[in-house]
Amino acid sequence: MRPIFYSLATFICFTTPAPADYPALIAEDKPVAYWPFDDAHDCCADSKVGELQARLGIGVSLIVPGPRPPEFPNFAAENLAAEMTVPGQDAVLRVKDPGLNSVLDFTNGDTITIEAWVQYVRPLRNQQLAPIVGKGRTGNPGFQPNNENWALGLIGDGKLAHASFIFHTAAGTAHRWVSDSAFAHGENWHHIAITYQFGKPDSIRAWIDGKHSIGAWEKGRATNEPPVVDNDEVWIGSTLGAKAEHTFPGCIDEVALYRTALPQERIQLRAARTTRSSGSK
Ligand SMILES: [Ca+2]
Ligand SMILES: [Ca+2]
Repeated sequence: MRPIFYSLATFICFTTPAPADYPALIAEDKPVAYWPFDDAHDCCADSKVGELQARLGIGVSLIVPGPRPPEFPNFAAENLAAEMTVPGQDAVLRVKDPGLNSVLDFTNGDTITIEAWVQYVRPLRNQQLAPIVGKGRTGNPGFQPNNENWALGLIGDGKLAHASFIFHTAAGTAHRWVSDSAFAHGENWHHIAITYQFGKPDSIRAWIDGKHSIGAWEKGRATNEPPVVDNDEVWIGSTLGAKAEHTFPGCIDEVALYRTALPQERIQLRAARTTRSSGSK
Protein backbone atom coordinates (compact mmCIF):
# COMPACT_ATOMS: atom_id res chain seq x y z
CA MET A 1 0.00 0.00 0.00
CA ARG A 2 2.84 2.38 0.70
CA PRO A 3 3.71 3.12 -2.94
CA ILE A 4 0.07 4.10 -3.51
CA PHE A 5 0.19 6.43 -0.50
CA TYR A 6 3.30 8.14 -1.85
CA SER A 7 1.73 8.57 -5.29
CA LEU A 8 -1.33 10.17 -3.80
CA ALA A 9 0.77 12.51 -1.68
CA THR A 10 2.74 13.56 -4.74
CA PHE A 11 -0.46 14.17 -6.67
CA ILE A 12 -1.86 16.38 -3.91
CA CYS A 13 1.38 18.32 -3.71
CA PHE A 14 1.32 19.16 -7.41
CA THR A 15 -2.36 20.12 -7.57
CA THR A 16 -2.57 22.39 -4.51
CA PRO A 17 -2.93 26.00 -5.79
CA ALA A 18 0.02 28.30 -5.24
CA PRO A 19 -0.38 30.76 -2.35
CA ALA A 20 -2.12 34.00 -3.23
CA ASP A 21 0.47 36.42 -4.56
CA TYR A 22 -0.98 39.52 -6.18
CA PRO A 23 2.40 41.34 -6.17
CA ALA A 24 3.94 38.49 -8.19
CA LEU A 25 1.10 38.75 -10.71
CA ILE A 26 1.81 42.46 -11.13
CA ALA A 27 5.58 41.93 -11.38
CA GLU A 28 5.14 39.52 -14.31
CA ASP A 29 3.80 42.42 -16.40
CA LYS A 30 6.81 44.65 -15.62
CA PRO A 31 5.25 47.87 -14.32
CA VAL A 32 7.39 51.02 -14.16
CA ALA A 33 5.78 51.85 -10.80
CA TYR A 34 3.66 49.81 -8.38
CA TRP A 35 2.42 50.99 -4.99
CA PRO A 36 0.79 48.17 -2.98
CA PHE A 37 0.62 50.29 0.24
CA ASP A 38 1.48 47.24 2.34
CA ASP A 39 4.90 48.18 3.67
CA ALA A 40 4.80 51.94 4.21
CA HIS A 41 7.34 53.54 6.55
CA ASP A 42 7.73 56.95 8.18
CA CYS A 43 7.12 59.36 5.33
CA CYS A 44 6.40 57.12 2.41
CA ALA A 45 4.99 54.15 0.58
CA ASP A 46 7.63 52.79 -1.77
CA SER A 47 7.08 51.56 -5.29
CA LYS A 48 7.87 47.84 -5.45
CA VAL A 49 9.82 48.49 -8.66
CA GLY A 50 12.23 51.37 -9.26
CA GLU A 51 12.72 54.07 -6.66
CA LEU A 52 9.58 56.18 -6.83
CA GLN A 53 8.30 56.89 -3.33
CA ALA A 54 4.75 58.06 -2.66
CA ARG A 55 4.96 60.61 0.18
CA LEU A 56 2.05 60.48 2.60
CA GLY A 57 -0.11 63.50 3.25
CA ILE A 58 -1.31 63.80 6.84
CA GLY A 59 -4.92 63.01 5.87
CA VAL A 60 -4.02 59.55 4.52
CA SER A 61 -4.29 56.32 6.52
CA LEU A 62 -2.50 53.14 5.47
CA ILE A 63 -3.93 50.79 8.08
CA VAL A 64 -7.26 50.00 6.43
CA PRO A 65 -8.00 46.61 4.82
CA GLY A 66 -7.67 46.32 1.05
CA PRO A 67 -9.23 43.55 -1.05
CA ARG A 68 -8.75 40.33 0.94
CA PRO A 69 -9.60 36.63 0.70
CA PRO A 70 -11.86 34.78 0.53
CA GLU A 71 -13.63 37.22 -1.82
CA PHE A 72 -10.35 38.18 -3.51
CA PRO A 73 -8.24 35.00 -3.60
CA ASN A 74 -5.15 36.68 -5.13
CA PHE A 75 -4.56 38.75 -2.03
CA ALA A 76 -2.87 38.16 1.29
CA ALA A 77 -5.12 38.00 4.35
CA GLU A 78 -3.45 41.10 5.76
CA ASN A 79 -3.59 43.22 2.57
CA LEU A 80 -3.71 46.96 3.35
CA ALA A 81 -4.95 49.94 1.32
CA ALA A 82 -4.70 53.74 1.36
CA GLU A 83 -7.69 55.59 2.76
CA MET A 84 -8.23 59.28 2.08
CA THR A 85 -9.31 59.60 5.69
CA VAL A 86 -9.74 63.34 6.11
CA PRO A 87 -10.63 65.03 2.79
CA GLY A 88 -9.32 68.58 2.74
CA GLN A 89 -6.58 67.69 5.24
CA ASP A 90 -3.84 66.72 2.78
CA ALA A 91 -5.43 63.34 1.98
CA VAL A 92 -3.06 62.58 -0.89
CA LEU A 93 0.09 60.61 -1.76
CA ARG A 94 2.66 62.54 -3.79
CA VAL A 95 5.28 61.09 -6.16
CA LYS A 96 8.03 63.35 -7.49
CA ASP A 97 8.71 63.25 -11.23
CA PRO A 98 12.44 62.46 -11.61
CA GLY A 99 12.68 64.99 -14.49
CA LEU A 100 12.73 65.18 -18.27
CA ASN A 101 11.72 62.04 -20.15
CA SER A 102 11.07 60.12 -16.93
CA VAL A 103 9.16 56.85 -16.73
CA LEU A 104 6.18 58.94 -15.57
CA ASP A 105 6.17 61.10 -18.75
CA PHE A 106 4.03 60.07 -21.73
CA THR A 107 3.68 61.64 -25.18
CA ASN A 108 2.35 60.68 -28.60
CA GLY A 109 3.36 57.15 -29.58
CA ASP A 110 3.77 56.09 -25.93
CA THR A 111 1.44 53.44 -24.51
CA ILE A 112 0.11 53.51 -20.96
CA THR A 113 -1.75 51.09 -18.71
CA ILE A 114 -3.02 52.38 -15.36
CA GLU A 115 -4.75 50.16 -12.84
CA ALA A 116 -5.99 50.34 -9.26
CA TRP A 117 -8.48 48.86 -6.85
CA VAL A 118 -11.00 51.33 -5.45
CA GLN A 119 -13.72 51.40 -2.82
CA TYR A 120 -15.75 54.62 -2.90
CA VAL A 121 -18.02 54.89 0.08
CA ARG A 122 -19.84 58.15 -0.54
CA PRO A 123 -21.97 58.77 -3.65
CA LEU A 124 -20.68 61.04 -6.40
CA ARG A 125 -22.75 63.92 -7.74
CA ASN A 126 -23.47 64.14 -11.45
CA GLN A 127 -20.16 65.06 -13.15
CA GLN A 128 -18.23 64.87 -9.86
CA LEU A 129 -14.73 63.55 -10.46
CA ALA A 130 -13.08 61.21 -7.96
CA PRO A 131 -9.35 61.16 -8.78
CA ILE A 132 -7.54 57.83 -8.40
CA VAL A 133 -4.07 58.55 -9.80
CA GLY A 134 -2.77 61.14 -12.25
CA LYS A 135 0.20 63.25 -13.25
CA GLY A 136 -0.24 67.02 -12.98
CA ARG A 137 -3.25 69.15 -11.99
CA THR A 138 -1.77 69.31 -8.52
CA GLY A 139 -2.00 73.05 -8.03
CA ASN A 140 1.75 73.00 -7.28
CA PRO A 141 3.44 76.39 -7.79
CA GLY A 142 5.16 76.80 -11.15
CA PHE A 143 2.70 74.67 -13.09
CA GLN A 144 -0.44 75.67 -14.95
CA PRO A 145 -3.53 74.07 -13.35
CA ASN A 146 -4.64 72.16 -16.45
CA ASN A 147 -1.53 70.06 -16.98
CA GLU A 148 -2.62 66.46 -16.68
CA ASN A 149 -0.26 64.26 -18.65
CA TRP A 150 -2.56 61.34 -17.79
CA ALA A 151 -5.14 60.57 -15.10
CA LEU A 152 -7.42 57.73 -14.07
CA GLY A 153 -10.53 58.51 -12.06
CA LEU A 154 -14.19 57.86 -11.47
CA ILE A 155 -16.91 60.23 -12.62
CA GLY A 156 -20.43 60.31 -11.20
CA ASP A 157 -23.68 60.39 -13.14
CA GLY A 158 -25.81 61.25 -10.11
CA LYS A 159 -26.32 57.59 -9.28
CA LEU A 160 -23.34 55.43 -10.27
CA ALA A 161 -19.63 55.96 -10.97
CA HIS A 162 -17.99 55.42 -14.38
CA ALA A 163 -14.28 54.95 -15.10
CA SER A 164 -12.62 57.94 -16.74
CA PHE A 165 -9.31 58.71 -18.41
CA ILE A 166 -8.20 62.31 -18.88
CA PHE A 167 -5.30 64.22 -20.34
CA HIS A 168 -4.70 67.87 -21.24
CA THR A 169 -2.96 69.20 -24.33
CA ALA A 170 -0.22 71.82 -24.08
CA ALA A 171 -2.94 74.46 -24.55
CA GLY A 172 -4.67 73.16 -21.41
CA THR A 173 -7.67 71.59 -23.16
CA ALA A 174 -9.09 68.57 -21.32
CA HIS A 175 -9.80 65.37 -23.26
CA ARG A 176 -11.87 62.93 -21.25
CA TRP A 177 -13.03 59.40 -22.03
CA VAL A 178 -15.85 57.88 -19.94
CA SER A 179 -16.83 54.20 -19.66
CA ASP A 180 -20.39 53.05 -20.28
CA SER A 181 -20.11 50.54 -17.43
CA ALA A 182 -20.59 51.90 -13.93
CA PHE A 183 -21.00 50.75 -10.34
CA ALA A 184 -22.55 51.92 -7.09
CA HIS A 185 -20.85 53.33 -4.01
CA GLY A 186 -20.47 51.10 -0.96
CA GLU A 187 -18.10 48.64 0.66
CA ASN A 188 -17.39 46.62 -2.50
CA TRP A 189 -13.89 46.79 -3.96
CA HIS A 190 -13.63 47.27 -7.73
CA HIS A 191 -10.66 46.83 -10.08
CA ILE A 192 -10.26 49.55 -12.73
CA ALA A 193 -7.82 49.41 -15.65
CA ILE A 194 -7.32 51.56 -18.72
CA THR A 195 -4.87 51.22 -21.63
CA TYR A 196 -4.18 53.92 -24.21
CA GLN A 197 -1.68 54.79 -26.92
CA PHE A 198 -1.29 58.56 -26.97
CA GLY A 199 -2.12 60.10 -30.35
CA LYS A 200 -4.62 57.32 -31.19
CA PRO A 201 -8.02 58.09 -29.64
CA ASP A 202 -9.49 54.79 -30.85
CA SER A 203 -6.84 52.80 -28.97
CA ILE A 204 -8.40 53.33 -25.55
CA ARG A 205 -9.60 50.23 -23.67
CA ALA A 206 -11.07 50.00 -20.18
CA TRP A 207 -12.07 47.24 -17.79
CA ILE A 208 -14.12 47.31 -14.62
CA ASP A 209 -13.74 44.18 -12.48
CA GLY A 210 -12.04 42.45 -15.41
CA LYS A 211 -14.92 43.06 -17.79
CA HIS A 212 -14.24 45.17 -20.87
CA SER A 213 -16.35 48.32 -21.05
CA ILE A 214 -17.04 50.36 -24.13
CA GLY A 215 -17.18 54.10 -23.67
CA ALA A 216 -16.66 57.39 -25.48
CA TRP A 217 -14.59 60.55 -25.56
CA GLU A 218 -16.79 63.42 -24.49
CA LYS A 219 -18.27 65.32 -27.40
CA GLY A 220 -15.61 66.94 -29.54
CA ARG A 221 -12.86 65.66 -27.24
CA ALA A 222 -11.31 62.85 -29.28
CA THR A 223 -7.95 64.15 -30.47
CA ASN A 224 -4.63 62.98 -31.84
CA GLU A 225 -2.85 65.97 -30.29
CA PRO A 226 -0.12 65.09 -27.79
CA PRO A 227 -0.62 65.54 -24.04
CA VAL A 228 1.14 68.26 -22.05
CA VAL A 229 4.39 66.90 -20.55
CA ASP A 230 6.26 68.54 -17.67
CA ASN A 231 7.90 67.68 -14.35
CA ASP A 232 4.85 68.05 -12.08
CA GLU A 233 4.11 65.31 -9.55
CA VAL A 234 1.95 62.19 -9.73
CA TRP A 235 -0.78 62.34 -7.09
CA ILE A 236 -2.78 59.43 -5.74
CA GLY A 237 -6.18 60.18 -4.19
CA SER A 238 -6.54 63.89 -4.83
CA THR A 239 -5.92 66.83 -7.17
CA LEU A 240 -5.81 70.64 -7.11
CA GLY A 241 -4.23 71.37 -3.74
CA ALA A 242 -5.83 68.28 -2.15
CA LYS A 243 -8.98 70.20 -1.29
CA ALA A 244 -11.89 68.13 0.03
CA GLU A 245 -13.96 68.45 -3.15
CA HIS A 246 -11.05 67.12 -5.22
CA THR A 247 -10.29 64.12 -2.99
CA PHE A 248 -11.25 60.49 -3.57
CA PRO A 249 -14.16 59.57 -1.24
CA GLY A 250 -12.84 56.25 0.04
CA CYS A 251 -9.92 53.86 -0.36
CA ILE A 252 -7.43 53.06 -3.12
CA ASP A 253 -5.11 50.06 -3.35
CA GLU A 254 -2.51 48.40 -5.59
CA VAL A 255 -1.85 51.28 -8.00
CA ALA A 256 0.32 50.23 -10.95
CA LEU A 257 1.60 52.02 -14.04
CA TYR A 258 2.99 50.39 -17.21
CA ARG A 259 4.47 51.62 -20.48
CA THR A 260 2.78 48.79 -22.39
CA ALA A 261 -0.84 47.85 -23.09
CA LEU A 262 -1.79 44.95 -20.84
CA PRO A 263 -3.97 42.38 -22.65
CA GLN A 264 -7.42 41.48 -21.43
CA GLU A 265 -6.38 38.07 -20.11
CA ARG A 266 -3.86 39.69 -17.76
CA ILE A 267 -6.41 42.25 -16.53
CA GLN A 268 -8.91 39.45 -15.87
CA LEU A 269 -6.41 37.56 -13.71
CA ARG A 270 -6.13 40.52 -11.35
CA ALA A 271 -9.88 40.90 -10.93
CA ALA A 272 -10.49 37.33 -9.71
CA ARG A 273 -13.31 37.31 -7.20
CA THR A 274 -15.39 34.70 -5.39
CA THR A 275 -18.43 34.52 -3.09
CA ARG A 276 -20.40 37.57 -4.16
CA SER A 277 -21.12 39.56 -7.29
CA SER A 278 -19.16 42.70 -8.07
CA GLY A 279 -22.23 44.92 -8.22
CA SER A 280 -21.02 46.55 -11.45
CA LYS A 281 -23.09 46.61 -14.58
CA1 LIG B 1 -2.37 46.60 -0.68
CA1 LIG C 1 8.97 64.89 -16.55
